[in-house]
Amino acid sequence: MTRRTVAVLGVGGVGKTTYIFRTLNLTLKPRATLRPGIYRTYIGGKEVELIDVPGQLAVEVARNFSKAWSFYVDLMIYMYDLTDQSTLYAIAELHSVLLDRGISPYHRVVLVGNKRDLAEELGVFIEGDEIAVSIDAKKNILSN
Ligand SMILES: Nc1nc2c(ncn2[C@@H]2O[C@H](COP(=O)(O)OP(=O)(O)O)[C@@H](O)[C@H]2O)c(=O)[nH]1
Ligand SMILES: [Mg+2]
Repeated sequence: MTRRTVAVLGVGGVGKTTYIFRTLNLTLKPRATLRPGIYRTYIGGKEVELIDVPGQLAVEVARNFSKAWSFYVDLMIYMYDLTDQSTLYAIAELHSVLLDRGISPYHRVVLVGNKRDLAEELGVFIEGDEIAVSIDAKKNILSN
């Protein structure tokens, strides 16, 4: 069976593990991620491996990713919180830390703005377009 590997990266608290659990149809609420997780699911007849990485700051997440995973990933999902600009800037930092380490280990990259429900409630909507261009990603908006 074809296997696809997807890594979800972003600073702590943006909703990576929640997103992965939702993809797996798990209803439980995740706790703080303390160690790397590799979750397996099947989507459209393909085996999909989802990589979840611990860490709060961009440098930690980048380091933990490169420790946990030395192989190629098919899709990198960079995730930020639509209500928090610092989480968007952290993506640029994360990306450059990976590049500095000589890692550009993915085939496709998307930038996902998460917590749309909260953004709508607060009326704060941090646009990721410029960062998406700088990391060569397509833009996506995601909500629960
Ligand atoms: N309002 C809102 N909260 C979310 C959403 N996704 C995750 N959260 C909350 O954000 C917090 C951090 O989520 P978590 O998945 O642990 O983030 P991670 O550190 O990136 O893995 C938790 O309290 C989640 O319930 C979302 O789409 N909307
Ligand atoms: Mg987590």
